[in-house]
Amino acid sequence: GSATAKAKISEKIPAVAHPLAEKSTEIASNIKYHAEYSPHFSPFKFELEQAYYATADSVRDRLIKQWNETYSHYHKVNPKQTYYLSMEYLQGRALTNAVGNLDVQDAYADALKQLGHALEDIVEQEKDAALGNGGLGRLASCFLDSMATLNLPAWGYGLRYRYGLFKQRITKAGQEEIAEDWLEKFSPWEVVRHDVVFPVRFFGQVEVHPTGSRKWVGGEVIQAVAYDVPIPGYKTKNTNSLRLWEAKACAEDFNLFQFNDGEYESAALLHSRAQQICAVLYPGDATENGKLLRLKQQFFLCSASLQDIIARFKERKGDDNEIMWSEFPSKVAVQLNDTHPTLAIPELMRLLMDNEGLGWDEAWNITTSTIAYTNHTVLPEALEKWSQAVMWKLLPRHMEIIEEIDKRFIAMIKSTRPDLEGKLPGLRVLDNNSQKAVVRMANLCVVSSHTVNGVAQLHSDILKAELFADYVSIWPGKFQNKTNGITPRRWLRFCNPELSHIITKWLKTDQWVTNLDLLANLRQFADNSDLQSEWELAKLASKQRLANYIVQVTGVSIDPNSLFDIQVKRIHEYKRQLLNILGAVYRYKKLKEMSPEDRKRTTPRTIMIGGKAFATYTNAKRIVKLVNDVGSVVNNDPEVNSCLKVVFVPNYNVSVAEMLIPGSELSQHISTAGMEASGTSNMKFALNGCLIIGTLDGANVEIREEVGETNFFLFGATADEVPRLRKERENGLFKPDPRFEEAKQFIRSGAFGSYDYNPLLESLEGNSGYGRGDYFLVGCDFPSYMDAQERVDEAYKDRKRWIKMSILSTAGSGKFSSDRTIAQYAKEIWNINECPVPSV
Ligand code: NBG
Repeated sequence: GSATAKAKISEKIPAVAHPLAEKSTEIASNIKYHAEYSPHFSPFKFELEQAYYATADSVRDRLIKQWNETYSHYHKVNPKQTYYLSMEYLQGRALTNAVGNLDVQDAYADALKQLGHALEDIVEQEKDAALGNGGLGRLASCFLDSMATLNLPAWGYGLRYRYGLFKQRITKAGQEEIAEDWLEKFSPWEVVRHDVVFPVRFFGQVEVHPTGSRKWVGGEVIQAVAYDVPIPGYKTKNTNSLRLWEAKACAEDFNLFQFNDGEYESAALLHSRAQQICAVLYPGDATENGKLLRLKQQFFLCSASLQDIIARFKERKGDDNEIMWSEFPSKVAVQLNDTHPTLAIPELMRLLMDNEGLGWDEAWNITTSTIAYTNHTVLPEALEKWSQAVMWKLLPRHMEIIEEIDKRFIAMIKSTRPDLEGKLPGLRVLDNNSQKAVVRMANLCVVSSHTVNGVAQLHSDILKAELFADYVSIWPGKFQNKTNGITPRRWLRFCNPELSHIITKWLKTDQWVTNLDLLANLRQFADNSDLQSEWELAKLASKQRLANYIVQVTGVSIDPNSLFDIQVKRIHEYKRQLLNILGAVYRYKKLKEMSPEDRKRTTPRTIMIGGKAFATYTNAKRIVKLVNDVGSVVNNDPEVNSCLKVVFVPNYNVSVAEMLIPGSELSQHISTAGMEASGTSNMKFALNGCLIIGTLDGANVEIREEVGETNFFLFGATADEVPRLRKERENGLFKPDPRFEEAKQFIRSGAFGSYDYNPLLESLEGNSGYGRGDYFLVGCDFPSYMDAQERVDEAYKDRKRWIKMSILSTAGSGKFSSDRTIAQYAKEIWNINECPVPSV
């Protein structure tokens, strides 16, 4: 059969190591070379998996060439360089992105064809690198893509987690988490640098020298080993690095004596401790052990990265030049992606003072002119606070430094801003007032950074008006906005080639891929019926592909002619998947009550909801279960299932998003106003011609401005109304809409099974029992949400109008390119310039 034919690699093609092969026949030879001589598998097998690894190895050859050139170019020019510190990167798959950025897509497709395979099948073999949770991690990955594309000398630093975000399986009981072993075989995209190793210390004590200088000694020392991932820019030579640290014990930490005595576990104790550090992304932190491990992870990232940055600073100085520490901030910019890498602040202070012998003032000037901080949330539970007791134990020298920062901040306020003295308890870095003394990481970041930014205009405004209001009065120039963005390469050019070709055809250029503002030129054709029918066909093809995927992973067949309505994101009460599903329940009930003739006149819908719930977040898991239960009933109800389907899309991740987004027509971004800092999937959907139903929250506000308010289904309370509405609710002044009561009652009646949904539904009620007084205002926004959904149904009936809105949505998405975001960071925060690698 054809399977065995494919499994044998063609004899006619010679195996040649030819890293820069141009022609598809040479590329085929190079792929064959890797299949034969990169011994990952038994020889002579060339099934999909072997073909994937051989193809990836071949692509990697090209990347490495450019990558080395980039490194030596930066080394020679020695420009100011940015280091992006992030605990999360959601890279997804790399192959399509690499061949696309290298502009060798067609040649590789052709080469693989000669070898009996299709590139589309090969790319599906790759596991997602999911070293992140959600938006924050994916943002970091989009930023890396833009940094390289803009030829900026800018690197990412992160951790090489053995197990990234868990794999979600849906069972009768709801969500089940399974460890995702992305390194099960190996990743062809990482290169271990055996020569880049730094010691990282934990515990121990501070030793005071007679001279007064202090040194951190003793404790445990673990090695940080660099694993580099190449980050190619789009059609440019510049190939930057994502450096991921792996934890390793020293050889002498293996106790041979104990081992020979048969005490195998204790002999390898330090080795297994080292392994724990990078074992998993966000280990559970309910226990003290869990908290300690998370703190260890954070410090491990910060310490290794800063040692590396300082080593590079010294190296680029040249041997005969004296090190001028005051020049450090003109060579190095460090960006903290949220508070997780805050320990970079005391660690840089420690390295400068204790290792390099600088005084406090000099070290402080350097640190504060180097470090900038991005805030990604105002949710109080997400603002990190670390117990001082744990910090003293794990990082005694850093705690001394943090105390000193706190002390000096108090002194500064007392001497320059006596009017703020009363506010000091809330402004200080240390919180000694509560029962458990803690370090407030966000405060430490604000006090120690030169710039603080939010991630969408509304969010930055809220930071300035609320969370950081008093700091603004101290340092008015410190606060900025940098509205998030997404890379148009992965999120349009590569994931939606059909739509991309249409755009290129109508704009008569493909320059939009790196200059997304050009999409605005589509507006003039929005009424053109030729464009409209091409647009509709492309959407239909993506919907068909999505429908095939859905039936394959869920067994539910969905109708590509129905309205595809999608909400995919982490499951969280503030994101209000519950509002969505209550709306679906109400719709179902009304359809049941209708006559068959009336039913035929409705707009058929397929509601898809996907996302992962944090393993210990009970209500989020109940929401997952409810969506699945509603789906089981609705989808199997022959009376209505041609008008409505409700599908839970399992295991949402970057690759699934690349399939869902092109096939979407309506997407839901319906958080309680003021709670979603930005959102970034909203930008991806809009870019792919999907209309948004949403609140005035995060970047929705700016998307609506750009695409036009007639092309956005707005509903719900605004951020400034939220506090008053919560108060009214508390005081019993809230009058629920009958539709809301009906939907909840329908679930309570057992229409979707016997699972006890009362605890979940009670969260929407008053303050008794499980009640949280509907903190997220689901009940309050329900009527306006349902009204907006009616407008959606009406609009969809007029297909021409809908397509026009879809075109205008894409046309209005230019602002949301991460190229724009990164160019602003480069100019307004980092003060770095492009450093293109010359072509010869
Ligand atoms: C998330 C916000 C999103 C935002 C991303 C990226 C955290 C702490 N924050 O709204 O919830 O889009 O960050 O900025 O993950």
